[in-house]
Amino acid sequence: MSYEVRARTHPSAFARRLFEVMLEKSSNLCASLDVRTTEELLDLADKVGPYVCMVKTHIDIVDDFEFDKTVGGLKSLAKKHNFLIFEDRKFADIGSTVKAQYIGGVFKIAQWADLTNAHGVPGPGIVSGLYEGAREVTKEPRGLIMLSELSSKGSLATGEYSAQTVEIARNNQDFVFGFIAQNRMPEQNGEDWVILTPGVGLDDKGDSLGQQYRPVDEVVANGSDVIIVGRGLYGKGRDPIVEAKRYQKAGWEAYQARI
Ligand code: UP6
Repeated sequence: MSYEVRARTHPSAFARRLFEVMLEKSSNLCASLDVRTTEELLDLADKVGPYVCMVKTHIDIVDDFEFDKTVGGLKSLAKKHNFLIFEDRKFADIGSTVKAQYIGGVFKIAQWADLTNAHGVPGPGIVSGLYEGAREVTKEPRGLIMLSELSSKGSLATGEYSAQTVEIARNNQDFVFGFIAQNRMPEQNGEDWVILTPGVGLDDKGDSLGQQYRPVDEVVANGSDVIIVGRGLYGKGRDPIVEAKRYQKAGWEAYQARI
């Protein structure tokens, strides 16, 4: 199905909004900005902003995190360039704990991240906890994606584990609209999961710590809706603007070839 159709028919308002942003910007690229200072984070987000539908953060690696400066800066860039903010928190605890981690601490993720993600390993309570947290702190739309597969070598998230993670999502479709996955996930009764795929690189095969990269056309042909690219954009010697344009074009052409 085209993004146009899915922007009209997807049962999740959050997913419909994501598809609208993707169509407006002709981009299925999510930039993963894993840098250690607020200045680098905001500089990169401003540079790649015009070419992406989403910016993904690991907010807990920013050494000089300050709520107003770091989050305020990101939010104003999201407005300027029209992208969504995805905090890649990978929640993995019981419902009551993840709720506190989502709304509290110094990061207060639920206040500003349009979407975040969670592992299925604790069972369905993780989704209920995050859902309650979102409802308590904001009226803005919030979305959750589950990690059903990982890109790293030797990942244990395969087979029955991935299938059970889909079951958790299936029971919470007002909040959970898709997966971090390497493949499309099984769909029943008109379900339309949005698949976000990390481990995407046009120049490298992987890193020394188990990351594995696949090329853009391969992951999109295999069913990925949003490609997540990190060091491929800003790694050593790379010009993030040149690379963001390159991945945006590759991602969009691969999508057009698929439909
Ligand atoms: N990520 C993966 N693989 C997964 C899930 N998440 O790489 O299965 C995340 C990493 C990192 C980004 O935490 O933020 O996606 C990939 O970055 P890279 O393109 O620089 O390797």
